[in-house]
Amino acid sequence: MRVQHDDVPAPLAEALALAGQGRVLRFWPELDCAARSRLLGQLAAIDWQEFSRLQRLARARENAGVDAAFAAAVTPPCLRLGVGSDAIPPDAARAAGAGMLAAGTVGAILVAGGQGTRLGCSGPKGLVPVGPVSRASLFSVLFGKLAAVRRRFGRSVPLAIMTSSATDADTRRFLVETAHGGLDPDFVHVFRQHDLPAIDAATGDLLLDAPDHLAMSPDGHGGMLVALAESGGLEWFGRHGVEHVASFQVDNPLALPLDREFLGYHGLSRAEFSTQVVLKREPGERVGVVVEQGGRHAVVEYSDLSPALAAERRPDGRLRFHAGSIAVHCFAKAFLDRAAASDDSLPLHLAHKAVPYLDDSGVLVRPAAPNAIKFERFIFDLMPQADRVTLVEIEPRDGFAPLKNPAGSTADAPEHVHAALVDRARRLLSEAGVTVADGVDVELDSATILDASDIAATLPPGTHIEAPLVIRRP
Ligand code: UD2
Repeated sequence: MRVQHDDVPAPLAEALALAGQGRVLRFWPELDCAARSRLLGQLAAIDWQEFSRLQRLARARENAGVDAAFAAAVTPPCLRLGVGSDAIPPDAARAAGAGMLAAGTVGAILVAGGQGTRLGCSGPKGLVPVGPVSRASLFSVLFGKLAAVRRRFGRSVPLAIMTSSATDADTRRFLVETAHGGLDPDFVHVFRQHDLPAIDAATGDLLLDAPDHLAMSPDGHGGMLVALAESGGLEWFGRHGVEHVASFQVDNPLALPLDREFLGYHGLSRAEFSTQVVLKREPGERVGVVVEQGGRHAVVEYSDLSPALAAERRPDGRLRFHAGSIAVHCFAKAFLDRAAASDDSLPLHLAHKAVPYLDDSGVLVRPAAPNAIKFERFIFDLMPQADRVTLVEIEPRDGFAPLKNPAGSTADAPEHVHAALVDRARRLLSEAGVTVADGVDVELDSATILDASDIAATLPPGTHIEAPLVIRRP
């Protein structure tokens, strides 16, 4: 179909015609100048070669045959936090990790492209309040952890924050309003991931969700690789002397990306990719699993594993695939450089979703069932390319309490996160000889309390807490 509109640049008109997507301009005559330029901007950003790849994938209609690919896979050995191995005892790991932090060779990436829609918050998920007493936001709690590391080890950890089209403006505003969450602005780099078009599952066509707007969605947290590189983030890390990059997700306020023991195992094992895992006990737990096959490691996402394979158990009763990935990783910076330089490091995963779209008469249809295919890249798909992979098992109560679902849900709801944060605070307080009355909420200020030693320096042993309190080291 030829595309004939005087004010559509000829190369774009040609690309649309070649791709058979001229229909996205069907409301063109009704659009004013601003609306036209909005749509043109979106269309100009589309890589048409990639679009035809998306269409081919959508036609195939499924992710690569995971069960067949991992028929011979096993769960690889894991180190355990606090236990380590003969070769790397925990003390040695802690000392090495502390050395890395004190030398300023560790950077971090916070994956924060997601919205809090399911939690009833229209902005970035990072703005959702989680502090059990303070109501501090996820951002505040997580940024605080970096501030606490600077306080203890004397060096700032450069933090790259990945936003998406949906979260970028609000995240930047939050940073301005909170003086960068207490971090040194020279050590904060904000970069935005790309969007990919959603495709009509039946026809493979682009979808409009407004007369001047294509239905697009963020390209998954794997989008961090390209977006970080394009934004100059890898050089920025390099200028700060970063040799190891920890990455973590905005939805987990207990995350331990800068735990010195974890970093020590990563550094001493000279791993290119280290990752924290929790013991997956039930097939239905929504965590990917780390597997090993033919000497290579990989993460298989929970939605890609068939129910039969997910439920398989070993003779000892454990699930065959029980190394649950919690998306807290550490990469060698050189490994990220190498991956970013390669054209096609990360495959696309498909998700069938209900995406609102304009029908031919311009009415917005909100389908009840999936009508479209969205595409995402996952950062953990880099794992098979890593020459050395280190897995570190942690206890969920120490480092995994993700906020995914609204109040009242059976798992990963605000009340579970609240209980997990209070429970950790009570345990550390008890280690420091402080007791708390039953049923009283306590919170550790993440920016000043790294561990029980900070509590001991704040509250004398024997202190009894009887009312809700945020413990903050002066
Ligand atoms: C993720 C992991 C899962 C497990 C679980 C633990 C993936 C695909 N799955 O499940 O294996 O580790 O977390 O909590 O990673 N995000 C972006 N941009 C995007 C998409 C997501 O920044 O385009 C962020 C989002 O803000 C969130 C995180 O990535 O912090 C994971 O989001 P998800 O909904 O894709 O994955 P989830 O929670 O089902």
